[in-house]
Amino acid sequence: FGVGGYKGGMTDRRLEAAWAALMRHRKQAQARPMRALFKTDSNRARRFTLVLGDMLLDYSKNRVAPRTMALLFDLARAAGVEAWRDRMFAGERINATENRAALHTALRNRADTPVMVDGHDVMPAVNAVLGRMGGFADAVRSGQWLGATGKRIAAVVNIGIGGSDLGPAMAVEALSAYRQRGLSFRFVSNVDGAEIARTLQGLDPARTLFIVASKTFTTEETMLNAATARGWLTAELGEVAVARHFVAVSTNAKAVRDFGIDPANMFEFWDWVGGRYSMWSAVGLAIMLAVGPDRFAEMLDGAHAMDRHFRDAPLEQNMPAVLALIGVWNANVLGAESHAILPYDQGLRLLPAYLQQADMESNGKSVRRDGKPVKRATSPIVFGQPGTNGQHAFYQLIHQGTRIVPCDFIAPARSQYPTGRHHAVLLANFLAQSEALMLGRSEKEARAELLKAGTKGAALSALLPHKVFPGNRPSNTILLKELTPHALGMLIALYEHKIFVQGAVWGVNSFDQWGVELGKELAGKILPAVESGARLDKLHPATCELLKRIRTWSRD
Ligand code: G6Q
Repeated sequence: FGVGGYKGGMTDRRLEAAWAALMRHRKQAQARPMRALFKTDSNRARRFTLVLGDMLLDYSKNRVAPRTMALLFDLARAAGVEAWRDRMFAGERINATENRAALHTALRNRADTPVMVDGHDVMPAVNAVLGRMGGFADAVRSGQWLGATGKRIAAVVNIGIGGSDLGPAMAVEALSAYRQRGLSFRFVSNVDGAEIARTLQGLDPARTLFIVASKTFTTEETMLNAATARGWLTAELGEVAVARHFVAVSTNAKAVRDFGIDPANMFEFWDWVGGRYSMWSAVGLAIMLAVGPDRFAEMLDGAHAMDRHFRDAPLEQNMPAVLALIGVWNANVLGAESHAILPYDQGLRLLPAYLQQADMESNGKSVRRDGKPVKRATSPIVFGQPGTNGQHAFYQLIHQGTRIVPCDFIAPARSQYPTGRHHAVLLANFLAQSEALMLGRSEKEARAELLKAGTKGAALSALLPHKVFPGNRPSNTILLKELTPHALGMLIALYEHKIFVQGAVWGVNSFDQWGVELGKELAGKILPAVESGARLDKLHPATCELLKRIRTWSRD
């Protein structure tokens, strides 16, 4: 491997040949809509389904034929997906621009086999932190850990942003059925003071525990929110209370100490854990407090099961690889620009936001690892909402708009809150949507429907075009037996590896995020002018005019 592991020359030619073969195949694939494919192959749904433990992926409702899949697997092999995967698991510094390994898989390596980084096995440290987290979580949950005035903790507030917020927030919500009673959870991320102010309202400082989660412990938003929370606590309970009410999750022990948090209450992680891949590390402390160490371990077990599958299964049977390649087909060959995450489970309501970061921050790149421009579109625009809510909002565009929006429908077969007919109705909608997107409704069918409803003549002609659904719209279905911690671990690891495979196909480094830096730098330069009336003439005119108005209006 050359620069950043990129082989160049030969690989490029093989890869371009694989792309060219896919593009040639496009016309043939487009000629037969999915409806027809299902008609001629009664086994299609089963043929294009993979099952791993209590999880099923059905990708039959995509515009693919067996030949399409074969060409996509050729593409993955030409892009060196398997070699990149093995290098990731082996702890190589595949995040070349930050000179780091990407070893979230070590955090859930339940086999406890050695994982070497620079000749050093990281597993003892991983296990030691998990052990300390477990001890702390048990103490808080059992009431052994008391606040400064001797009261039990009743509320946990996680202060963090991006990767130090979205994972724990999503998982605590997803696993609500497993949560300890008497312990509530809140997540503060935004620097908008409204969020911390509203979060603290109604909380009792004597019974509140803050987790300050920040890999760097320098992130402006988190530091400001933590300082505000600290001020709120100490105003009531005094400085001495900080040690019983603040714990930190970080890689930066010095900054944690400087903030006033006892290093004994710091839970460590490492530079080879990327922020958006960190919920398996100490960043998951809030999850562990919510569901307990055993359930947290089950979540790690689930992720580990997916890791082993991803590492060992041939691409043809490899769930993350298949999901990724379907995405590549939709984006790069069919031209889809977005991707909808549609969980039919209220617990997964934060999954779209979580995956938005995982996908768009990882693969929203336009240069390859070797610094050359990418040749094709990379990460799609990821968005979503839980079903059925989205059905009454943006699904209109997915069914009848001018764009193709590939969807992932996700649902558990069993509800953890069985309530009358609710789950049956939810599942019926879940199944109906992907079928409707695939089948559509032809003009002939729409006409028959209208006639049946008594619409005729000019009224029928006027209405008819609006009642037609083009169909042939792609979707994947991910079915879980139940949304257990194990299943959640599998699901998140599935998407992590999907994103990894797509990054490898596109040739980008999925583990850096330089794109978030520029705005941060500029905010630092602009702040003095906003905060303390510093001179405006050094600022760009585009900003100056807005700032003048902000000054006027804030004085009024
Ligand atoms: C994730 C990103 C980013 C990061 C936040 C918080 O991959 O790098 O979302 O997690 O900027 O960073 P800290 O944890 O350092 O506060």
